[in-house]
Amino acid sequence: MPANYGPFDKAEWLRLEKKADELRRLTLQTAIWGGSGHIGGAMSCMDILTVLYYRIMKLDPKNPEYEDRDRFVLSKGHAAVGYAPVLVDYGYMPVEELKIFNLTGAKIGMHLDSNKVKGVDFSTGSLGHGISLGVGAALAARFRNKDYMTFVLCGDGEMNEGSNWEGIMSAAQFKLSNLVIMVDNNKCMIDGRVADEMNIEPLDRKFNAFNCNTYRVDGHNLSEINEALEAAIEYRNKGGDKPTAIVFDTFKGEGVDFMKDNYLWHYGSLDDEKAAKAFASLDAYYKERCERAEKEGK
Ligand SMILES: Cc1ncc(C[n+]2csc(CCOP(=O)(O)OP(=O)(O)O)c2C)c(N)n1
Repeated sequence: MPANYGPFDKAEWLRLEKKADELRRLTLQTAIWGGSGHIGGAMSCMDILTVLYYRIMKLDPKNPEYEDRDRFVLSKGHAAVGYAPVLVDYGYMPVEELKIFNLTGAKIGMHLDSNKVKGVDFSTGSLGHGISLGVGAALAARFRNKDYMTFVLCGDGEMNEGSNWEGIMSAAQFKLSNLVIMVDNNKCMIDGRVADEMNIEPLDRKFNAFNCNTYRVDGHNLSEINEALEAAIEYRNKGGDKPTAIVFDTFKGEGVDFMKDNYLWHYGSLDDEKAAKAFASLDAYYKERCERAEKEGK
């Protein structure tokens, strides 16, 4: 499917809200089918994935390998419980594959394997490698005279790893404006808050100092997410010579009141009672989100 660059009007905003809501629900359902998953960090990046996949990226689920497609690296590979539903909904695989998420014999595991899962460009799971993989994909585009963009999504806790900063330095050194490094800045990691474990702020100023074209926006506002991603592509199209970095301010577990901003929901499972509460919370959340789109959309 080609990228859809129609205007981001109220109807488009509401279309994407509906999609994000469906995907949040499918994420919880996938964790239920599989027994568990990294729910908190999947919910925090769902709005980013929605805008990327359903508006920005050039992809074709009928031809997953087509050479001119945009590339995506889920560097925070543990968020597969949210990413696999996107790939299924997008048409790469039937929903039956999700129903056996991470069970013996399943193609879709807790971290996605590009040899098994259609639509996945790079296997990830070991943190700290996605930016360097993205640098390789962006350099390959340049050498092959290809127009595609490469998008990498990292976690903020993941940015503790020095290898990321080596990757950012090389992206700037090679002037890779066809690379967009995104951070899901949910302020929580596996067993604590990032600021308490290893503070990485001020993240936007660090990216600037590393010579990136940097934006920082609300990662739960679809309009702002879209603006930043479109700005990154426009920057490349107009001859910008730096990689783009986007810091998305988000909350772990966004959408489910009892998970929100709580690192204890980094990984978890839902019994019937918790599942009912979680889905009810998503009902209220979706209503609020649509109200905002109605009010602020043009
Ligand atoms: C190299 C490596 N070390 C440790 C882990 C275990 N691990 C999985 S998720 C995680 C926390 C990551 O935090 P963050 O990047 O903020 O993820 P998010 O909150 O977005 O889920 C850790 C340490 C790993 N996957 N890879």
